[in-house]
Amino acid sequence: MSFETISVIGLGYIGLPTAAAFAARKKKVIGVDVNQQTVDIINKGEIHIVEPELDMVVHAAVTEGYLRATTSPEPADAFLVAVPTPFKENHEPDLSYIQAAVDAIAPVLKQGDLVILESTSPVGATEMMAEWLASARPDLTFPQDAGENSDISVAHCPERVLPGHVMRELVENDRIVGGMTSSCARRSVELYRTFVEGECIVTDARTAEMCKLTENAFRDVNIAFANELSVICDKLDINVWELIGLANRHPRVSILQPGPGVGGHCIAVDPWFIVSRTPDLAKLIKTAREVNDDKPEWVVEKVKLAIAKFLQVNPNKSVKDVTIACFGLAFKADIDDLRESPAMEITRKLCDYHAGEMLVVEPNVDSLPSDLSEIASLVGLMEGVNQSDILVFLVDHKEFKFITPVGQEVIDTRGLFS
Ligand code: SAJ
Repeated sequence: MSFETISVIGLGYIGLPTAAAFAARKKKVIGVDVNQQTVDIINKGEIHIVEPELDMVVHAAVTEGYLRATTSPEPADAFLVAVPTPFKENHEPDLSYIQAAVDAIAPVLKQGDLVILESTSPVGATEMMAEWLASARPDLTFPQDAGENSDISVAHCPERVLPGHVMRELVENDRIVGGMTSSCARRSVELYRTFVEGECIVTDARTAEMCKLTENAFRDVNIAFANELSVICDKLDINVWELIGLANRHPRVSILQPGPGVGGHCIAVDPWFIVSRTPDLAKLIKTAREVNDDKPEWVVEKVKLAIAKFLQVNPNKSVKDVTIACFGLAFKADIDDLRESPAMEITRKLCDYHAGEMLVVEPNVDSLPSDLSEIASLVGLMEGVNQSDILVFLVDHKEFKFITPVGQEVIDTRGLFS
C-alpha cells in the first residue's frame, strides 16, 4: 500500500524539515503542532526556526498545496512522531510529549497505517508507544500482539541530522530503521525512500533506539575526554591544544576539542537515557556527562582568578572598575541557537557574581535573551575588545578568529589563540 498522505506530529527542528522533505517530493503532508502560532506561520509559507534552505522548501510546499499545518490530527497513511523528549529533574526521560501525540493520533488511526517514532527515545519507548496506541484503539491490532499481520505498523527511525545542515543531511544520511516486526521495517523503508538517498538499514526498534543514544553518548564521552585533558593540562601548565594536535598525529588517535562544556539538545541529553535505564552499568557514560556538566563552573572559577590577578596588577582599581566581555553565547560556532548553551550558563553566572560591567559579543543575535538584557550589554566586536579588561572566549565563531587581544586577561575556552 502506498503512502498518499503523510502526517508529521511536532513541527520543530526535525518535524518541519521532515514534513518539508516529503512535501518537496509531491506527497500530501499534514503537519500537526500544538502551537497555533507555529501552525499559522507555516500556513503562510513561513518558518519559525532558523535552518538554512528550510524557508524556501516550506514556502514552495505550502504555495503548491503539498504541505498544510493544523493543531488537530487528521487521517493519514503514515504518522511520524517528532516531538521533544527532554529529561526531568532527576535525569529520567520525560515521555509526556509522546504520550500526548499518541492521544492525539489514536482517534484517527485506521487499518494499514504506519506510526513511526522519530524522537530520540530511551530503549523500550517505541514498544511503550505501541502499547499506549493499543489501549486507545482496542478495535485495531498492533505488532506486539498480532506480529507481522497487525493492522498498524510501528517503528523507530531516529533522526541524526546536524543543525545547520538539516536539509542536506536528511536526504544524504544513512537511516536506521527499527521495525517492531520485519513488515513494520519494510513499510518504513518504503516511506523513507520517498526522499532519503542514503542507505536505509533495517534493525529492530530497541536496537534503533540504542543506536541513536550510542552515537550521541560516543560523542559526549569523547568530548569529556578532551575536557578532562584541558583541566589536567591547565594544572600542569601544558597547552592542551598543542598537546591534542601532537597526539592526533598518531595514526589511530583522534581526540576531539575541549570547550566550555557541552550544549545543544541532543548530546547533553541523550546519554542520560542510557544512564537512567542501566544506572549501575553506564559508569563511563555517566561520568562523561558529569565531566562535561562541570566544565562551565570551572571556566567561571578561571574568570574569578583572572579578576583577582587583574586587581593585583592594578591596585588602584576596584572590582567595580573591571569590565568583562563574554565572546559568544551560542552552544557552538556560527549558529544563533542559545538553548542549553554552556556559554549562556557561564555568562549568567558571571553576571550574578561580578560587580563591574558585563559586555557580551554575539554576532549571531540582535538582542540579548531577557534574563541577560538587564544585567549585560550586547556590544560589537571591537567595542568588546577595546572596552574590556578581561576577555572570555566561549564560542569559536568565525568572527572571533581575527581578534588580537592587546594586553587584556584572556580566558580562551575554545583554543582560538592556540
Ligand atoms: N563540542 C565540543 N568539542 C568538540 C565537538 C563538540 O566541545 O570537539 C560541543 C559543541 O560546542 C556543542 C556540543 O559539543 O556545545 C554539541 O555539538 P555537536 O556539533 O557535537 O553536536 P550537535 O548537538 O550540533 O548535533 C548532534 C550531532 N551529532 C553528532 O555529531 C554525533 C547530530 O548529527 C545529531 O543529529 C544531533 O546531535 C541530534 O539531533 O542528536
